[in-house]
Amino acid sequence: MSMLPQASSFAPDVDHLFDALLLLCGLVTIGVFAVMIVFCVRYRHGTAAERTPARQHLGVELTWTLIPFVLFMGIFGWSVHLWIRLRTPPKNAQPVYVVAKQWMWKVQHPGGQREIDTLHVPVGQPIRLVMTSQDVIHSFYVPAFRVKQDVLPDRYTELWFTATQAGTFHLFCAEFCGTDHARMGGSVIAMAPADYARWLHAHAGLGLAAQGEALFRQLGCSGCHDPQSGVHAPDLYDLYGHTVPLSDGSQVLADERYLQDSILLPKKQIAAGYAPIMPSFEGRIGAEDVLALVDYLKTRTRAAEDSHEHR
Ligand SMILES: [Cu+2]
Repeated sequence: MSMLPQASSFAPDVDHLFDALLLLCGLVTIGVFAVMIVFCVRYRHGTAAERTPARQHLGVELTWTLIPFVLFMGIFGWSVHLWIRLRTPPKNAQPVYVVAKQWMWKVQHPGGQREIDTLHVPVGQPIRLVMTSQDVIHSFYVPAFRVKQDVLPDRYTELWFTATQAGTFHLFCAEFCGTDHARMGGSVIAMAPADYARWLHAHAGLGLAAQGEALFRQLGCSGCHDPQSGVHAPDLYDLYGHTVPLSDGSQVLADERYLQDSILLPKKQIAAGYAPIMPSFEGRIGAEDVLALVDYLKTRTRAAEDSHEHR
């Protein structure tokens, strides 16, 4: 029923739910108006209609309570089922990093390809966007994919989708973010896998992790965090995806958010057994630098896992 192209694997399911809600609301509206008109005519002033108050009738009470209840619970179950799918990226989803700022979308692919206000993706491959904002709240919205996710400063939010048809689709910022909010858009370009591989090859740059590694040395992180340094600082090998005991006795999963927080807000969560001497990098490095550092730390973990396997 939708006029928009259905260009992602979610699109038909979101449309089915929307159509069902529209149909249900339409039927209720028609029913309400029909009864209203009939009553207006039958009980208008001066007619000889029966006007004694109606007696309670258990069957009627139960019917009008149970039918809406079942309908509402059905809609609830249906929506939750779809919502969980929308929120759970598959394991093989390919990460792409997005930084929003007034008023543009900056995209970084793991291979170092960078683009602004465009996002190239292959058809048929799940894509997981890891998004953050450099200033205010934005919202990443691709109507043809039926996906939308707020993008917040100092936080990572995720969005995933699988494009199902090649083409160019509008990308909007769906959260009012200042003067040029209306112009903060672009396009998502879904390509056949072979075309996408060619595009990646033509735009290859210094990989994100390699940029992160350079920053890791430039910013002096390696001065404390390298295993051979004399400073008592947490070893960052094998960190990503593992559980970290904290000084307050709790534990935290070392995910992307934890790594970003540790760089920008190191006093927030102190690893058990270490003094809180790490300086904050908040305001000193940009959101893209943080992404590069986080990606580098992730590859170090992968490298550590590989060497475990080879042992
Ligand atoms: Cu915006």
